[in-house]
Amino acid sequence: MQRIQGNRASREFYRNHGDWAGTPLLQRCPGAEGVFQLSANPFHGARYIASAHGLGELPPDEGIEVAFAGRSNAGKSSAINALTDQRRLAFSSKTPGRTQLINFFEVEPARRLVDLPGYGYAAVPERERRRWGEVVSSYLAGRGSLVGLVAIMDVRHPLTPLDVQLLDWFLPADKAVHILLTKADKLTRNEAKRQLDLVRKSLQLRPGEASAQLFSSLDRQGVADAREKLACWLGLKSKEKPPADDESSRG
Ligand SMILES: Nc1nc2c(ncn2[C@@H]2O[C@H](COP(=O)(O)OP(=O)(O)OP(=O)(O)O)[C@@H](O)[C@H]2O)c(=O)[nH]1
Ligand SMILES: [Mg+2]
Repeated sequence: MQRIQGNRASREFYRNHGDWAGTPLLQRCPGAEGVFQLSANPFHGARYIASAHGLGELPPDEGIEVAFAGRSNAGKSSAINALTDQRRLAFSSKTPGRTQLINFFEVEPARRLVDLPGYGYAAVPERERRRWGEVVSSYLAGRGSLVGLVAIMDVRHPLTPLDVQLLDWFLPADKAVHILLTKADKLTRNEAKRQLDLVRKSLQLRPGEASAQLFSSLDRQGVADAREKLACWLGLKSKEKPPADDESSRG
C-alpha cells in the first residue's frame, strides 16, 4: 500500500482558517470530549455534494475532510446520519456492501464528511473488491485534504484483521484516528465497556495518537462526544440559532 502523503493542503487550510494556526491536529483535539461545548449541532446543515466511482471523479482536493471507513454493515452511513441529525443523508441499509461509491457531504464550505465503501463483504465479487480496495487505499494515501479517519467497528467484533490492517497503516501517519464502536445498544453497559477497554488496551492507544468511544446511532449514545471530536477536527463551531425577532424593537 502506498505511504500517506504529507498534509500540506490541510496544514495550509488551518494556517489560513484555524484558530490554532500551526498546531497539529492531534494536539488540538486530544480527547473525545470537552474540546468544544457544542450548544447546537454544527453538522446539521450537511448536504450531499458528490459521489465518486473512481479517483478521477473526486471533488477538488481543497479545504479539509474527514473519512468514515470500516467493514461493510458496521454502521458508517448510520453514524453519518446520526451525527448530522438527518435520517437519510447517507443511505443506510440492511444489505451489506450497499455503499459502493465514495460519497461526499459538505458541512460548511470547504469542510466535508466522506462515506467510504465498506470492506470485507464476502459476497462482493473478488474483482470488484480488489478494484475498490485500490480506489479506497489510493484515496486514503493521496488525499491532501483528508485530516482524519473515523474507523467504524461493530462493538461486538472489533479489530478484525482488515480493521487492524487499516489502523496499522494509518496510525503512523500524521493524521488523526478516532474509533467508533458502533451498535453499542446491542450489548449491556458492562459488556460494551469491557469491549472498549479491550480495544484501547490492545491498541495501546495514547492520548493524542488515536481515541476510541462507544457509539450507537439507534439509542444515540456517544453521538454528542463524536460530534465534539469531529467538530474540533474540522474547526467547526456550534451553529447558534439567530436571536428571535424582538417585537418591541420593530418600528
Ligand atoms: N442496533 C443498531 N443497528 C445499527 C446501528 N448502526 C447501524 N445499524 C444497522 O446496521 C445496518 C448497516 O448499517 P449501515 O449504516 O448501512 O452500515 P454501513 O457501514 O454504511 O454499510 P455499507 O454501506 O454496506 O458498508 C443497518 O441495518 C442499520 O440500521 C446501531 O448503532 N445500532
Ligand atoms: Mg454505507
